[in-house]
Amino acid sequence: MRGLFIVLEGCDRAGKTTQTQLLQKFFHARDRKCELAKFPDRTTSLGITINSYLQGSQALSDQAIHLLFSANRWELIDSLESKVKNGVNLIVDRYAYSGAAFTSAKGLDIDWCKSCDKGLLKPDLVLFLDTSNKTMSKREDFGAEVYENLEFQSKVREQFHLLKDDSWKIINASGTIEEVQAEIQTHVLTLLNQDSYAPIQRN
Ligand code: DGP
Ligand code: NA
Ligand code: NA
Repeated sequence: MRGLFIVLEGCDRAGKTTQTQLLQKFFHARDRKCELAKFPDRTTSLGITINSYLQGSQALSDQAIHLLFSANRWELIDSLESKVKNGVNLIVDRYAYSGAAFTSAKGLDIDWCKSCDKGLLKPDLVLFLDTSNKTMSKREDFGAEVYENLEFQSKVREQFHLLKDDSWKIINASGTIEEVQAEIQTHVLTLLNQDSYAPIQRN
């Protein structure tokens, strides 16, 4: 049986990294193979350029950085797909939805933003960690990266809500780490309990 392809999305500081790690433990406790991946993957040569942009040390036009983020997904998707085909459950911290949400929040056309990710692997489940604007304003631990400010993040959140489709589950991310994880596990268990999965699709 193939693995599941599960994506966690959300604004910055929503707790995605912690939750992906806990979810991996949940799979391992059930003797299931499970690996984590993260976009942007800052270790490739494209990823190094993306990292310089995010840290403010390299300027790029909104369109150029958007295409680099997308290319970073395209350069890694085949290897991720073969893992899933070989039975590895894959949990991915951000995906193409971040691409469309962050760039369209800058005012670019949302359909243009979505178009370059067309054909990527379709997730079995998207867990959207939703942080209300009120919770976000209490999280004062924003770092120094270019997108990490409240006004922009609340625009990003609105864009995420425009992008949701039937593979999405909205998770209230303002609860405790344990509460959020419990809600995530409920959705994942529903999928895990299926006798077989539909073939992997390309979006
Ligand atoms: P992270 O390493 O998860 O903190 O993500 C880096 C930052 O880049 C974060 O602010 C979200 C943003 N981001 C992630 N993917 C994309 C994308 O495809 N396009 C744009 N414009 N921003 C993205
Ligand atoms: Na960040
Ligand atoms: Na993160």
